[in-house]
Amino acid sequence: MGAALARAMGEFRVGAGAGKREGAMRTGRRRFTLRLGTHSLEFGVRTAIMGIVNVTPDSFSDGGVFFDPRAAIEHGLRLAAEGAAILDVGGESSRPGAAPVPADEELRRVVPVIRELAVRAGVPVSIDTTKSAVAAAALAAGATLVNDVSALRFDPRLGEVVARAGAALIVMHMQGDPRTMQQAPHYDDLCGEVIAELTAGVERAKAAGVDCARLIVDPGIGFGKTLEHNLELLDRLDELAVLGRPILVGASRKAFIGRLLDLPATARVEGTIAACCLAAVRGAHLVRVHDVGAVRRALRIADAILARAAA
Ligand code: PMM
Repeated sequence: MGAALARAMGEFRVGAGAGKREGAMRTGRRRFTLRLGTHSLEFGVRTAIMGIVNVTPDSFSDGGVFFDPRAAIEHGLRLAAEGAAILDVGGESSRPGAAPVPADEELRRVVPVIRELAVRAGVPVSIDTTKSAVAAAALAAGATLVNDVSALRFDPRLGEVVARAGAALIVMHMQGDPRTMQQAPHYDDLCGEVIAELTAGVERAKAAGVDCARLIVDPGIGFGKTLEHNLELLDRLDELAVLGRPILVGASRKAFIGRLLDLPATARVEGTIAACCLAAVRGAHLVRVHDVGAVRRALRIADAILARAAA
């Protein structure tokens, strides 16, 4: 991995592993343009924000609050007004131990919300699902991005659905599945394994016909990871640049922040901001958050410092 990684990193100066970092990234993130339907997103100058719209009764962070479609639509419109570049709509909680939701119930939750946000929000809409049937209906309703936390491991038809629609795809790393992932996460080589499994996800997407230029990768903070794993992945995020795709980080309100601060999910905004700013410094192009306005204000400052450092 060492030499290939160093070559692929190009402008980035990093060490080969934890504790070997030669210096923080100084010269900026690689730039990408991603077309999502009629929208074109620029990644790598300002950190883009994906606002979370959970239409679920049981998400760990906001379960039940936006379960009513009207409330979810209003919430999505508010997040877009606060500066979200993408709205991510989900109808199945992926919190540890969550019970699976049948496809028809998931569809019933998300389709009306997506249909309206795709017309009214003025930003692209993403569907957070692992199921091909849900993705197909969401794409038909106006979504242009599929956020698959299983990296095409759970539903063999999902890649084809994305490819046929010409949609974009988020390939996220998870060890195991949501029911069992937090029981005993273990890695011999955390970053090496995450990169290898994301590479396998990218290959599955390409084999299904998804255009590589439409992929985003995500290390899956909190998905089969301990507190220490999450901290190390955030600190070594720049190593994911080897994948050659925009990097998404989802740290918002997650349990590792709660563990460090001893605070409930709704009181983790400062911890979320710290994680997002550090992720931006380490190369994140996009952050997936609940508190869009607060994170956007903080990232404006982080991005200004980074832009100056890169000039
Ligand atoms: N986290 C959650 C759900 N979906 N998708 C991606 N790509 N990355 C994440 O980190 C992620 C995700 C869990 O958080 P939530 O229940 O608050 O939505």
